[in-house]
Amino acid sequence: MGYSIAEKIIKEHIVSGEMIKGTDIGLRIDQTLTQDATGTMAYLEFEAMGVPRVKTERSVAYIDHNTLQTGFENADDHRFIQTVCKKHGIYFSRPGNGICHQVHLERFSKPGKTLIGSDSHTPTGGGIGMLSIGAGGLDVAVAMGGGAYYITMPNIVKVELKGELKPWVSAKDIILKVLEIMSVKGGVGKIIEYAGEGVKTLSVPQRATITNMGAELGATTSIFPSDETTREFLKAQGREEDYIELKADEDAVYDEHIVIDLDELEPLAACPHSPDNIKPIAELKGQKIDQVCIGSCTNSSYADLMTVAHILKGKTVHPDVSLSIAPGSKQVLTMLSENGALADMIAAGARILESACGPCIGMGQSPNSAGISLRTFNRNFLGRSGTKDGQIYLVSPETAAASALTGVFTDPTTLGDPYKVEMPEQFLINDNMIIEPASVEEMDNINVLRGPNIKEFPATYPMEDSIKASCSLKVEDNITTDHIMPAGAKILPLRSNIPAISQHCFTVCDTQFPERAKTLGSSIIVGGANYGQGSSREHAALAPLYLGVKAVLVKSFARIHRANLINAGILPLEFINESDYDKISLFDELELNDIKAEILNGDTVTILNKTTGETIKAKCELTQRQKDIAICGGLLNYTKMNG
Ligand code: MIC
Ligand code: SF4
Repeated sequence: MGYSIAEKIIKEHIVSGEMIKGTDIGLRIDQTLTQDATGTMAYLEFEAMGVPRVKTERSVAYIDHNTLQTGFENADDHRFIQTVCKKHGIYFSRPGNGICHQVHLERFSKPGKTLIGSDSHTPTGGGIGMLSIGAGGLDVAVAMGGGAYYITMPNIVKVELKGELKPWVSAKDIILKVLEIMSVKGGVGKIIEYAGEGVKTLSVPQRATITNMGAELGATTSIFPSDETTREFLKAQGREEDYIELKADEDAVYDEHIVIDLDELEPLAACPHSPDNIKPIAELKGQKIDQVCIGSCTNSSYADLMTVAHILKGKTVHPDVSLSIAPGSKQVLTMLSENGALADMIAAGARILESACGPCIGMGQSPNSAGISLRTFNRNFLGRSGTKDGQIYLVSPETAAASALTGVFTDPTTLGDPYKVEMPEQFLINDNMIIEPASVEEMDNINVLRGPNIKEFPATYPMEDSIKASCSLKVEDNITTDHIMPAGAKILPLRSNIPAISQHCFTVCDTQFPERAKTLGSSIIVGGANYGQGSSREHAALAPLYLGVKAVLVKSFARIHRANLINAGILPLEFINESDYDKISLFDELELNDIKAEILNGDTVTILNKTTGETIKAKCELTQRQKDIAICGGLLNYTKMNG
């Protein structure tokens, strides 16, 4: 039996377990990346492990999220990360150099290697044939220290692309189609592998748009073959030596098979407030819009922005529309400025933002009240834009630019003559915003600089024999990490300060939650299906930990968040009988007697609802390693104890 691409890379990197679907495997990690909003915690955790220098082939820290500096906090965090990197062998990408995933794709990604990143869109690297997985900061810290990264061996889904995209239809429309087919929970426990003759019609950045947004499927990762197009891209980045060919064996076996006919695709939009709420632009055509934002790690490549510049050239943005554009990297921005495309955008009335996440994470550009905003981003969760009643639609750069000019949803296929950007033979390479770490001889002389807002990782304690706790919150299906631990310009500067940030935990759903949880002392959160979808932010586990949450009992979990809960020492429990969800109300007193013994001996735990007198059974399916982590009170304690 032959292997798929993902299986080939896993086979090369497996250090524990076997490639049996559904079982736990440990992978050797070649590269790591962090960004600043998750990075401070990851480096505090790395420091706590006491490893002097990273053991990976390449670790890079990016500053791209918290670039709005309205107080000292973000600047202090940048300085902390810069000095910690210098000391411990990590490359540092300065603010202004670009969004982590875009820069990593350009400068560091390698086909056939493994990458984990403390950001859920790390799978962007799948566009170049790298097995790239989003993880919590603590998992990244462990990998930097040379430890393995553990996942459940996923099912592999083959998405076969047939034919070729019509003019003005975009890679974004392909992934929106996949989201329509699979939904935001359809990828959980799966790797999405792209194949078929349509693959060779897509450039590496187009492939990266697709693998980037595979995060929205809940997938472990997504991956493309590495072929001549990949070689060309690497060559143009001055890195041809990093190329290897990677393709699936003819007789590779897949668990699911989806076929998408590219010729039949039309421009699509993900409508408020979920990336899988898909409608054709043709259906929305003519509706008035207020804002257009172009950029983010999904759609800010050179080719994307050249297309946007072409559409805007010689025209003017509609008077009722605010158009902002954030090029994904310094490389992209410099190239646009040198070839005149930037001038075309500015002349048309675009507001040019720095190369960073910006509006995608609510760092500025919040739309007007109830404003309709078209964005080339990957997430449109409620409130994420910073405007609670903002109506965010996720679209392609082509749709975004065409609509910015007309002031209404506009189908870009009406734009006339096709336009195809030629990929440059040579990208402009200037890595002067990437700072190398100190040498082994010099590293001991580096002082790590900390600001007053940087607080230690919250204390965790070994598991007790029994848990007595009340229900402090009951929430619905599809709760995102943006509900649990909101982001945005006001809250993000608190990412290094768990006591302070926890005051905002779940306030999108219930402003009283932090106070209530603290008053209750120990508590349990009850939720629905796909709990914790979205970001990799471990703050969505660390803030509840700080507020005394001992367990989260839900219908089902999103992968990264579940791992973060375990790493934080919070028990992830799933209803065996989904209808038992109705048997718990806010403030009910719950008892998990002999929980430690139940966890050690099996997969089921018993919850006594003291308020109603009913007993509920829940699954707690943990591998032996995860059980040990839970018993120790989290991964940090476990790592310290196990060296
Ligand atoms: C996001 O897109 O939600 C973020 C902000 O990049 C997060 C990371 C974070 O919360 O810091 C992610 O995707 O993991
Ligand atoms: Fe940044 Fe947005 Fe990408 Fe997250 S999704 S890494 S916030 S650009």
